[in-house]
Order: sequence, then C-alpha cells, then structure tokens
Amino acid sequence: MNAMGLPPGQQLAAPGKWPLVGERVPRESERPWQLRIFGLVDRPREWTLEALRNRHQTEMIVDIHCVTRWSRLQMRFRGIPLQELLDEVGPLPAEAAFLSLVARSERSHSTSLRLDEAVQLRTLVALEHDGQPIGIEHGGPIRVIVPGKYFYKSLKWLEQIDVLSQDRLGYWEAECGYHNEADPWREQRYIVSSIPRHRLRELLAGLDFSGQNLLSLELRSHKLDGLRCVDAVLRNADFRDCSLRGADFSRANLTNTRFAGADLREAVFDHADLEGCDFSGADLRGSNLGGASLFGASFTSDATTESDGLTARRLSAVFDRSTVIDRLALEQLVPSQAQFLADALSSNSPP
Ligand SMILES: Nc1nc2c(c(=O)[nH]1)N[C@H]1C(S)=C(S)[C@@H](COP(=O)(O)O)O[C@H]1N2
Ligand SMILES: [Mo]
Repeated sequence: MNAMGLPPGQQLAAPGKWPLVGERVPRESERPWQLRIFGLVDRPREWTLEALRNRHQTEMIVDIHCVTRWSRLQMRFRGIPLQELLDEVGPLPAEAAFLSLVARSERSHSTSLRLDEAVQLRTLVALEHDGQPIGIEHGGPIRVIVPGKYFYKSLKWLEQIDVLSQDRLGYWEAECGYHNEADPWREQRYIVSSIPRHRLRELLAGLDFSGQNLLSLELRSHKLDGLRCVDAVLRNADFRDCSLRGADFSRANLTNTRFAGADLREAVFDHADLEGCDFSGADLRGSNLGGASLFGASFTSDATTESDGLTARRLSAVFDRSTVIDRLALEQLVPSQAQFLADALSSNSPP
C-alpha cells in the first residue's frame, strides 16, 4: 500500500471527477427496468425498479479502483445487499457456485463472481450514489458495486443474474484478458499472454505487429526501431527501456502498456488508446500523441534506484517543441501528472 492507501500502481482521479469507462449507454428498450435472478435457484423471480426502490436500503462507503490505474476513494452508494435478494431466490446448495451478472446493453455485457465471494465481499445492488439515483452513464438505475475488486466487476445496467454451477467468463475477462480474480491489492489486472515463441520471433523479425491482438507482451529492453503496430491491440505490453525510434502505433490499443525509459523519439501514437500507460523516463522528443486517449497515463514517477532500494529518484519523460500532445488530453490525467505535463510542454513552447 502507498501513502494514500491506494493499491499498487493506482493513482487518485482528479477530485470530483468520475471517469467513464467501457460502454456509455444501455441498450434501448421499451420495457421498464427490472432485475431477474434465474438459474440454479429454488424460486426464480424478478423485481421491478419500483420494488427495489421500496425495499430497505443499505449505505456503503466503497473505494473504487479501475484497471486503467485511476482510483476514487470513499464513494457513497446506497442499495440492496445482493445477499438479501439471493436469500429470497434460494440458490441450490449442492450446485450453485457462480453468478453471471448480465447488463441491458448492446453487447449484453456481463461479468462473473464466485457466489460465496460475492456475498463475502458484500456486493451491493446499488441504486444511488451520493444521495442521488445513479446516472445512466454510470450504470443507473441498477448497478452492481463489488467492493475489493477492480471496477470491471461492478457491472453497469444490471438486468439479470444467472446462478450457475460453472463459471461463465464475462466480457472483459473473455475478450480482453482481464484477470478473473481482479484483486487490486495483488495487481491481478491481466492473465498472462500465451503467444508461441516462434510466432513472436517471426513478428519481431518483421518488426510488424500491425493488426495483431496480443496480451501482456514481454519485450523489455529490445531494439525495435521503426516497429509497426498500426491498429494493433497490445494491452499490458512491457516495452520498458526499448528502443522504439520512429515506431508507428497509430490507432493501436495500448491500455496499461509500460514504456518507462523507452526511446520513443519520432514515434507516432496518433489516435492510440494510451489509458493507464506509463511513459515515465521515456524520450518523447518529436513524437506525436495527437488524438490519443490518456486517461490514467503517467509521464513522471518516483522510482527507486535499484542499487540501494531507498533513494527516491524522479523519472520524467522528456519532450521538445515538436512533440504533439493535445492540450485537452491533459484533463484526462490525474492532477500531479497534468501539472507535470503542462509545465514540461510550456517550457518547450516557442517564446
Ligand atoms: N455494462 C457494462 N458495465 C461495465 C463496463 C461496461 O463496459 N459495460 N465496464 C466496466 C469497467 S472496465 C469499469 S472501470 C467500470 C466503469 O464504470 P464508470 O464508467 O461508471 O466509471 O464499469 C464496469 N462495468
Ligand atoms: Mo475498468
């Protein structure tokens, strides 16, 4: 844990700011909002939104931690403990072991939890945040809040819960390699990639990852000048201390990728997804980050030197006049990072 009580690798979001992540709107439907609990239960049933609102509400103060490295502490939610609803449907003791939480959304977004864990973590079917109904963009009117897990387990627009004997992986877990355990204190962000070695060698020899979808690539300290990664999906890659001069990452998804200490001179990140990326100590002179998404990205960090393990050394990215970063993107950063970047960019701007 660091000084602010944050799990490893997390930063506080700007005060009062609650970033939007993932889907922005629920699926359009004429039907009124309802919650159903089906599957391996004694008495499957559904509740209208009204019925949920009329129940006794429980208040909970919860810290939320997004896998893209921003956190918000002490969020106040009100709703119904999932346990109470489960007690009413009666999960079948010998069989019921997992919950699949399904959203009213275009892709029927879902996530899953172990039944015992969901109860033990005091999962909430939340209806209110800060005394107001939860806004539609943040998953209202019915949203799951799972304390103690990365926020992708907290499903927006909850509509159905299937009680199952086997786990059914959710959208992020199945499609994007997000870790199914999702414990922020153990940094369980992603499962580890499983690309065969010979395939990786081929891609490296051709210096071309364009269009590939590869998770958690480990390429620390490689010489990869001119690498092409156009439209690639390379979440959670490790490019620390790589030489990547003139590399092309246009429109690539590089969520949570580590570029610390990398030589990124003249690299192109045009409209790339750089959420949660670490650029501390990287050389960004002449690089282009125009149109890139930078939520939770960092450009400076307090690193500890390896020799004595004690001396804090500040590692900061370097820029020059030709570095392109949208001023608007600064608003996506946590305050300390935004301040560092604003200072660094203005000291480079022409007089
Ligand atoms: N239905 C649905 N729920 C979802 C998601 C989504 O894309 N669709 N994204 C998850 C992720 S990754 C996060 S971090 C949080 C973001 O919630 P927020 O947009 O209210 O901050 O919602 C989670 N629940
Ligand atoms: Mo997330």
